[in-house]
Amino acid sequence: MARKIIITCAVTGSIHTPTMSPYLPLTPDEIALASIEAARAGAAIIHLHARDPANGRPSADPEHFRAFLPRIKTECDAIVNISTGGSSLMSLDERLAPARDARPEMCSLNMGTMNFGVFPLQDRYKEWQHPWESELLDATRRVPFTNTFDDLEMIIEDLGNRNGARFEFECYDVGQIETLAWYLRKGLIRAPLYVQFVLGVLGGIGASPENLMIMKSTADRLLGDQYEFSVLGAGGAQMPLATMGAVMGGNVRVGLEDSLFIGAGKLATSNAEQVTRIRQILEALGFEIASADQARARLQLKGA
Ligand code: KMH
Ligand code: ZN
Repeated sequence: MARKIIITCAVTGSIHTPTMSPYLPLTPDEIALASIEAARAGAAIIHLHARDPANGRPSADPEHFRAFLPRIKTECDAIVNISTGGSSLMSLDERLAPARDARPEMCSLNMGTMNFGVFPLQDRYKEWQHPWESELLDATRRVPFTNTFDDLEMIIEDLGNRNGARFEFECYDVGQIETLAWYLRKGLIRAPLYVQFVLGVLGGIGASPENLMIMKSTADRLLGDQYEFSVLGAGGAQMPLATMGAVMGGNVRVGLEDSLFIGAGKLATSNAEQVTRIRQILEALGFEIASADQARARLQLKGA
């Protein structure tokens, strides 16, 4: 029987800005519609951030999440995965507020403190729709993303143990897989772990096939049969590395949070377009796509 691959779609994120693409979902209606369409195209998991509808700026205000979450829940059965990463400029409490409020079955968890450099994107644009866009990108030269050991343990306790969420453990380098394995050995987290290998963020491991093999062999050595992995290649690496990850036994993540493109220099016109593209590639290779309920069962989620 063909292996079923879980597709995650991260629909808006907090890296890309309104100037970069007219197709980036910003308003509650756009985020809801993008999520529902992505689910209909085959995404089992929808990874969510919110935006301030007034100007498209990344937001961690629970009210901004409440403006689209009910519609997504009503109109599709996808697994809702709420970011706890937010953006580097948000405080820890701000970042956690949406997941504390919505108590989803899944949350992201970035496995450590790191430089998270998105400032190179500034060079691609001459004019900005809003001054905050280039300021936000430039700030990533100076402001690291922080998740200390104390932060990680608090998030695991609060959202995991108290609220019953399971995590998309985002690992941006092999050292973060070591941290994950340490928590597994200490019994703070339990299998099956869902590990997102993130390649191509400046400050983390680069987006190359060799690096994906290193991430996978490290996780195999440290986590054994206690985990499933998924692959997120930032920017132009999205489709090639996701495909490679699937061939290596993993799952895939696409979406406009991680890449605005569908081909070289060609903007994706929707999240669903990227989901459809990876689905076609995977099905052409003989894989099947996991439904949301199949993913729920495999990842032992508490349910919608
Ligand atoms: N945009 C990804 C590279 C999070 O939301 O926790 C990182 C991300 C972080 O998804
Ligand atoms: Zn995210």
